[in-house]
Amino acid sequence: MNIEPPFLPLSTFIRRPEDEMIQRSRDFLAELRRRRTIRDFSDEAIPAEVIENCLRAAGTAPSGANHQPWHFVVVRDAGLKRQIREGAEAEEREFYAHRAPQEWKDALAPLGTDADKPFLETAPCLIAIFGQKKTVLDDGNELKNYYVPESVSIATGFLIAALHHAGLATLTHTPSPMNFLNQLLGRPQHEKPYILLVVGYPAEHCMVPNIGKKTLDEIASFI
Ligand code: IYR
Repeated sequence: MNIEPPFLPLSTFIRRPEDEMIQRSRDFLAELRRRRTIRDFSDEAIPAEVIENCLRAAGTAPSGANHQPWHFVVVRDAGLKRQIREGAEAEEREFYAHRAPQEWKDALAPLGTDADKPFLETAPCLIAIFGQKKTVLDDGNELKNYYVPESVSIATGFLIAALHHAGLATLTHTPSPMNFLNQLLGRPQHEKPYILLVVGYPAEHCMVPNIGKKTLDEIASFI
């Protein structure tokens, strides 16, 4: 039996005049252009409601079949942050010493990264982002999820933009492999950790690499 979903009139869309659209697109671009990934965090605490609202914003992302196949674990506990740092640095030491081919290390050179990840303890908040291969319902039934990497990536983009807009800085950290996060954070095996998002304020004399973004011509074609 094919059960039709109920539909509602679209009530949230705002049709704007063109000049207003252009201005808004410019303002949004300028705002996003101020975003930088940072690796030198202050230990200053951040408001809990900002994180909650930004996670709510992430949760508005489109997803395969609207299954919303993501889970965000917010870590603020110092002991747990230390354990995460230890787990990440163990993987990163292997990565930089053995696993990473020279070509990859050359590509990372402009970023100045290495196996030491003090920010995992310094920053007030880590958000571990998991993708769910399946959704386990309250009655124990399981739902297969679709386009999980795409869905999680879109939600993560919303989250990074929301945090930046609110006035916080982030680092998309990807210790590889990241399975140690399942064990430390008590997440089931059908959840895959995608990104460990480090969130906080920049340290006082925070430096960032002198790198830029591609131009419109380089990233888009209009045919
Ligand atoms: N995960 C490692 C290496 C690393 C890889 C990429 I691709 C980056 O853009 C940055 C770092 C690390 O965090 O150092």
